[in-house]
Amino acid sequence: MHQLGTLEDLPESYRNELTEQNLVPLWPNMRAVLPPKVPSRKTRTLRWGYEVVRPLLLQAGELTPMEKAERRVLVLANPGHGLNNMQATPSIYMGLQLILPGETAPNHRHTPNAVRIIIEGEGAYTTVNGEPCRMERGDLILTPSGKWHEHHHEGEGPIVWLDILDLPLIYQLEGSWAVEGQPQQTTLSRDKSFADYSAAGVVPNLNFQRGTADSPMLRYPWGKTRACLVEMAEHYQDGLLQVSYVNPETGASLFPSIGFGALMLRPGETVTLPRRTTACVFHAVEGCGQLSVDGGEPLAWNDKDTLSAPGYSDITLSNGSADQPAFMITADEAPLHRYLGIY
Ligand code: GTQ
Repeated sequence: MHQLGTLEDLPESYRNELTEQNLVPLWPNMRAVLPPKVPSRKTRTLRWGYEVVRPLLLQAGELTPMEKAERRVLVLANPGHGLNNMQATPSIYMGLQLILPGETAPNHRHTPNAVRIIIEGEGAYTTVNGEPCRMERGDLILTPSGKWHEHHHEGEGPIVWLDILDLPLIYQLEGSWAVEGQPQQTTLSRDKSFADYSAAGVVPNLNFQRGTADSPMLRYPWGKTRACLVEMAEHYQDGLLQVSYVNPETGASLFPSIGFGALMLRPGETVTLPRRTTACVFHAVEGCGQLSVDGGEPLAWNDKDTLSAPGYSDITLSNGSADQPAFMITADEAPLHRYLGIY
């Protein structure tokens, strides 16, 4: 590729005239937006250690009452994207949310899609369009675009979970908005998906016609995901142990924007993930280990830690234990890349 002309090559009066007319010459910027072969990536390889974030989050619990927060969240912002832009990756927002015993995060709904992954605490539930979804460690709970949701905590001690939203994408599309609502009335003791979709491969009667395109399953219990990976490990002595979270009726990703998965690292195992275009985030549910990108300095992680890594890179994960498996939940932008034809 040959060198293109720069801004400085142009007379100042000409440059000023362009600016005045809201015009920009492409050629000085061409290589920046269309770099050779590999995109420029702002997503940095990063770890948010739970041992560091947890005390700061508990401090927020003392400093800011729920009425002043609505959602008491510390956002895991990737500095590569600019901290205030609240992006972990180009399309993914992540935050750690705290609710103290007896508190409620009030009912609202919004255009961005959200998932919660429960990190710590018992006795909380999120009510999603009238369905109370119990929150247990490692569970993945959906609040899809447009659905009412409010969080309650009736247990003891704090509850903390990881929020993952497609907020940066929807915000960039100038489509992000919310409305507040009255508390939801419900007679259900727990979510319906717990009953309807509690077994893989078994779904409600196939003649049943769903009236809407709603996500049929709102809660993906960690125990089932974990058990599946452990069973797979019995069957496969080598190869990547990885599953995808899908809509049980269609097999599609949970959201059109973000794809979710879970993986298991066998004791002592090191794996390099298949190279992909999409950035990815990792949440360690169990175990400890290391993550390194393109052979760079490894980041050590423990359970409850959250990490980010850019796309177009070789991501290597290793299990730090020689006798225990490690488990991570992942989120990436693969559904969007596929839709756009850039995957
Ligand atoms: O719990 O509804 O981290 O609306 C950001 C925006 C959580 C929530 C976030 C939200 C929520």
